[in-house]
Amino acid sequence: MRWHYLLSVLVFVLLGNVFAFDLDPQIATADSAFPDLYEASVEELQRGLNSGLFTSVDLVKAYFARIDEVNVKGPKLRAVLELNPSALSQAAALDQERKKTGPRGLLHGIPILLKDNIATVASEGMNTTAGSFSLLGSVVPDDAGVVKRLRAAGAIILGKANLSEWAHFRGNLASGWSGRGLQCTNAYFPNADPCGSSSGSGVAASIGLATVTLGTETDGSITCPTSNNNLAGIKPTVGLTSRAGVIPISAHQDTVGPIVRSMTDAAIVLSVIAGKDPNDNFTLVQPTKVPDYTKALNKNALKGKRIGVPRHVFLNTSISGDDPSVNVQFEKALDVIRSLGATVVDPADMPSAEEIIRSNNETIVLDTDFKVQLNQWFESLLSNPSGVRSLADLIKFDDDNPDLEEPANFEDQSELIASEATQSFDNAFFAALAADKDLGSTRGIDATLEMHNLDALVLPATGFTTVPAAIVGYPIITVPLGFFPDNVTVGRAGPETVYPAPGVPFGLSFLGTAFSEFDLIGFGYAYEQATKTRLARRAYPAAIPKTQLKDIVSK
Ligand SMILES: *[C@@H]1O[C@H](CO)[C@@H](O)[C@H](O)[C@H]1NC(C)=O
Ligand SMILES: *[C@@H]1O[C@H](CO)[C@@H](O)[C@H](O)[C@H]1NC(C)=O
Ligand SMILES: *[C@@H]1O[C@H](CO)[C@@H](O)[C@H](O)[C@H]1NC(C)=O
Ligand SMILES: *[C@@H]1O[C@H](CO)[C@@H](O)[C@H](O)[C@H]1NC(C)=O
Ligand SMILES: *[C@@H]1O[C@H](CO)[C@@H](O)[C@H](O)[C@H]1NC(C)=O
Ligand SMILES: CC(=O)N[C@H]1CO[C@H](CO)[C@@H](O)[C@@H]1O
Repeated sequence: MRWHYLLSVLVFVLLGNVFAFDLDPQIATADSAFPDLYEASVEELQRGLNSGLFTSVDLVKAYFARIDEVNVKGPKLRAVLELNPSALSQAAALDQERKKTGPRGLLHGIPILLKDNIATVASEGMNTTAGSFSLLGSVVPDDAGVVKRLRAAGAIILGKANLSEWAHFRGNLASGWSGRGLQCTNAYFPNADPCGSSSGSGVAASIGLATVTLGTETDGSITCPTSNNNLAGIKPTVGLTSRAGVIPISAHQDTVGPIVRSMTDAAIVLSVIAGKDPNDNFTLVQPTKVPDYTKALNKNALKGKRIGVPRHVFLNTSISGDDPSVNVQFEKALDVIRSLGATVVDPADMPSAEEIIRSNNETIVLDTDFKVQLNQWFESLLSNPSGVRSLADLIKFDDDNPDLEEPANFEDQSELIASEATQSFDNAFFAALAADKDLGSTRGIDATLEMHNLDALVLPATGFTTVPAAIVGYPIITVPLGFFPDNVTVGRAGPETVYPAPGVPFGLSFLGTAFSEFDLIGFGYAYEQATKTRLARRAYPAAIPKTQLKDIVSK
């Protein structure tokens, strides 16, 4: 740990204590210092809320002020699309309830940002658009299944996060760009790629624009923004978290999960949002009882475990596209995993690896599902001012509204067009689905785990890591691994974004079989606690919001 970081922590703790002492000598302990919202955990905030040091109203005001500082002004991170106009009144009601009957649980009064493809009832005042003007003002029939669970747990929906439009299923567009939100950028280097498609969720979590965020993944969309923004993320098994009320790509691959600053917060959020939902029949096959994932948070979780490295293809920089500096940190991570008592089986190659990266089966499945399911989404709306009622209408809407949806450098909608050309669930679709099961599971992840008697696989989060898990709906847990060095050659990512770039983070991913989240969370937590990589580097100064709880409470 660098000395100036230690020093700033010390100064913060001292100042915090003095301030708390002024407020109330009874609660002048280290716990009563105002947590730094850049890093604040769910449990720290819960302690401050319970002790009366601050309220959820204060928290919402502080996050609104932090968003205002960096979203459109200053570094123009464009991580947040909309704020919830009902958030303050919801916070006030939850504060009252806490006083009367205590907190409902760890998420009571905790502000959360949702990726803009996750539905919230329109009467609350927010839109659900996947970043597209074609859905602005549309009225969804209900909250998403995960939102119902969050509200029941007492969470406050702070707003909607920007994303790669249509969860990056529109065409060859830069990650983090949407018609409504424009280009979201990374907080670790000016105009760096935030990755996607849950870009705004990742950037917002990285600098504390909310306590926690939700993203969705079809292939890489939680894992990659978690990686690029120095975060902890869980891409759950398809069917662990409900996709009801989530603007779809594919029922076979879509999944909703937390993008947060620690494995602890990730486990807390997953424990709330996981579970069966009659409106998403894929959730009905999950193991009967959702575990309390916080019980998986064990620093010794890697002890005696066997962790495999599917090196061939996935760690070959000329195939994976990874920067060599990623692999340098990965080799160090293997040493850490060994030092924590695990046996690293290296190599533990995936028999289907080369076929996976050549395969076009995933595209067939996604293109086919997207057309059917997006048409169903449009049909499910109670109203839609744009008049768009189908994928075909959407393609026309984009072409008819170039200022909104096809500005210079952001014209492409090749994926929408390819999807529109599919012929529903034909033989080619079922053959592709069967091939994916074979590639990702039978000769993929499950084969590799069984051949070497492994508990999990480990890889850098970058490159092709997400694909085998994506095509069979298997889980991935991602934690911080390292940062591009200061002398890395800055590359171009999109028309307005760069990658790699100095100081931009990358992550480490643990992969396993279906519903192995409990074990994977333990492995991620053990590695995270042994390394604390997130704390090794902060965002660039202009991207760090200054408003803190003390500024709000002292008003
Ligand atoms: C979102 O929709 C609501 C109505 O549901 C509308 O009042 C509001 O202005 C919209 N927000 C934006 C940013 O357009
Ligand atoms: C869910 O329901 C759909 C439509 O009824 C059906 O085609 C599909 O097989 C079901 N999936 C599961 C996992 O039960
Ligand atoms: C990496 O892949 C390239 C291209 O297929 C191949 O030529 C090279 O031998 C591979 N390197 C290793 C170490 O496997
Ligand atoms: C699907 O995967 C199988 C197995 O690797 C392969 O033979 C086939 O060519 C793939 N299909 C497409 C369309 O890529
Ligand atoms: C960056 O610095 C490292 C360590 O000083 C050095 O090994 C590496 O070659 C440098 N890379 C570039 C691109 O200059
Ligand atoms: C809440 C917020 O800051 N919303 C902004 C998101 O970005 C778009 C595009 O720049 C703005 O128009 C919104 O005001």
